[in-house]
Amino acid sequence: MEERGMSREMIEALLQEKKLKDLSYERILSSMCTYPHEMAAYAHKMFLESNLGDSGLFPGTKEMEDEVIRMLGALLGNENAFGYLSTGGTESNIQAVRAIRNRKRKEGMSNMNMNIIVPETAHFSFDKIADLLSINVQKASLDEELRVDVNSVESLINDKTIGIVGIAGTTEFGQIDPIKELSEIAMDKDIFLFVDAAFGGFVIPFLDENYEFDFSLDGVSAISIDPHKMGMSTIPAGCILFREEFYLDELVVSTPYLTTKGQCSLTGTRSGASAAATYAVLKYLGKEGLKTIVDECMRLTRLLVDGAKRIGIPPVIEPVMNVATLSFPESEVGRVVNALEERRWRVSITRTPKALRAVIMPHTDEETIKLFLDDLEDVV
Ligand code: 0PR
Repeated sequence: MEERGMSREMIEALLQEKKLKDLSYERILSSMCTYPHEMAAYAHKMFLESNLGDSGLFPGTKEMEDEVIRMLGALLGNENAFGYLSTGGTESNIQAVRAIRNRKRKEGMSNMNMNIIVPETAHFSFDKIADLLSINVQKASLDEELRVDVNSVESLINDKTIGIVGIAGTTEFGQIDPIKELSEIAMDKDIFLFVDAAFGGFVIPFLDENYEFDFSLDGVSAISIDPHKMGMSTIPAGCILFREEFYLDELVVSTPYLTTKGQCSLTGTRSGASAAATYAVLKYLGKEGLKTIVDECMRLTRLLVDGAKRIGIPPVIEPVMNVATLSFPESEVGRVVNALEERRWRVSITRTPKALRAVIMPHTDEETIKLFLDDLEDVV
């Protein structure tokens, strides 16, 4: 840091310079984030200083968090769910697993060989969980449509399995695991079932096809859903919801000198701004507004996939959500993605099978899809 501060004008110029280096979302098809809704940005700015880590000082913000928990619980089949607004999918995943681990420990289970079972498609945050919580993360194989194979899940269960995970909207393929079957296994074997709907939570309820994936299935114990992905809120905004309050109790540490007695979040200081943003945008859009957004993302996803088919590139799976994955010979996909990058497109490459992945977020419009298809045709 310099001894003396700079003028406001100089800082503004510096910021402009940095801003120009960042990409704008228009040609980004590799991200699950997007521009926050204008209503979210307005609320965020209004509550910049608010800290939910000491919520007694900000009871108005706390009311908004409680209301968001009710709204998201209701969206996911249980308006009486218990939870809090996290920093995103990673924190929610950690906390879901931490809650069941702590409960099992309390019941007398030792950490030795303790395990959870996740699909091979699970987000890389589960690798952090294995490290942080010292539990084994077993990976179940997939069926042909890249959903978790329930037989594989069942065969991995042993007496040290504390939880199983299903993904409602996989990061790479936008696929939805058979949560109903997982729920039956969970009930049958009395095992905690966590549904990672970080991406899908704001999409699946608004699809034309009906998928059972939420608390309306009795075996589902916890769900994560991220307002900073398809919820149009500001970063950081995630949400973890539990069916039963005792799971939250497993996460509590006491905070004797704060305005609250205890805290169950992973972080201490916690953004009230993004809680306000989430509250504002959900109130503003309502289910109708969210559905309009999902409808358009799905229409454009199909447009992309149909256009790719016409130029001879098949999808890995027919799109279930707003993620398109295009199949290339393994030796080709890297070259195609690089050539697209030279034309200022950002797409990503999936792990297995290797494919070009495009996430069609609300910042994408029809014109962009057409330009992308033109470039794709050129490149191949
Ligand atoms: N669960 C699922 C199903 C996810 O897709 C993700 C993130 C997470 C959990 C973790 O969420 P947080 O990143 O909020 O902790 N999925 C995206 C991914 O890893 C996140 C992302 C977003 C990556 C924007 C890049 C980007 O530009 O691909």
